Amino acid sequence: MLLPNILLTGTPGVGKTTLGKELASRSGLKYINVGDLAREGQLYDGYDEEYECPILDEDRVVDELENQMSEGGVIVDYHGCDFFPERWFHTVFVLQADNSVLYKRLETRGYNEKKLKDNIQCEIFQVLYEEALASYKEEIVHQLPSNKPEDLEDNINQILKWIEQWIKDHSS
Ligand code: DAT
Repeated sequence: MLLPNILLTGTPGVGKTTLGKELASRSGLKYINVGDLAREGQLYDGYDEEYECPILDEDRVVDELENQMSEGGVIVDYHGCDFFPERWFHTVFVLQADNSVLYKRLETRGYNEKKLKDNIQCEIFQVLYEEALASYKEEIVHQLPSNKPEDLEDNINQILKWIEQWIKDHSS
């Protein structure tokens, strides 16, 4: 059976991991968190002193994922999307949270003042939405509100329906 690949993107803290894991458990699709994958495989290329974090080796991440993505049925979670091959994804969801909501979530994570400010700005300027629109066909890029538990439930149900329809459309 053919299965679709789904990209979940958005500013850190918008709820990609929460949605991705729940979606995977309810749909049977596989969930991959690119941040975790990079950490496990040390897929880094240097260190960013300003942001105090390792720099992702995007080419190695793509190489690492290529086989699984060609098989299909993968939900990918990452706060960036312009370096994945466009052909990988059948749909792209950009999660979004209100500033006050996002601020509280990131504060809880213990982000420093600069990291907090940069991420809130990233959300205000819809950086990830713009990046998704520049990287994928506009008609497959969708914005999803991710402020409250009801949003999570709505998003899960909406994506589950989308998966079901995609599978029907691609079965011969
Ligand atoms: P991300 O993977 O985008 O960094 P996350 O899934 O780790 O984000 O979520 C960050 C925090 O927000 C976490 O404590 C769970 C909470 N959260 C996520 N989605 C939510 C929602 N729809 N309603 C309420 N809280 C949510």
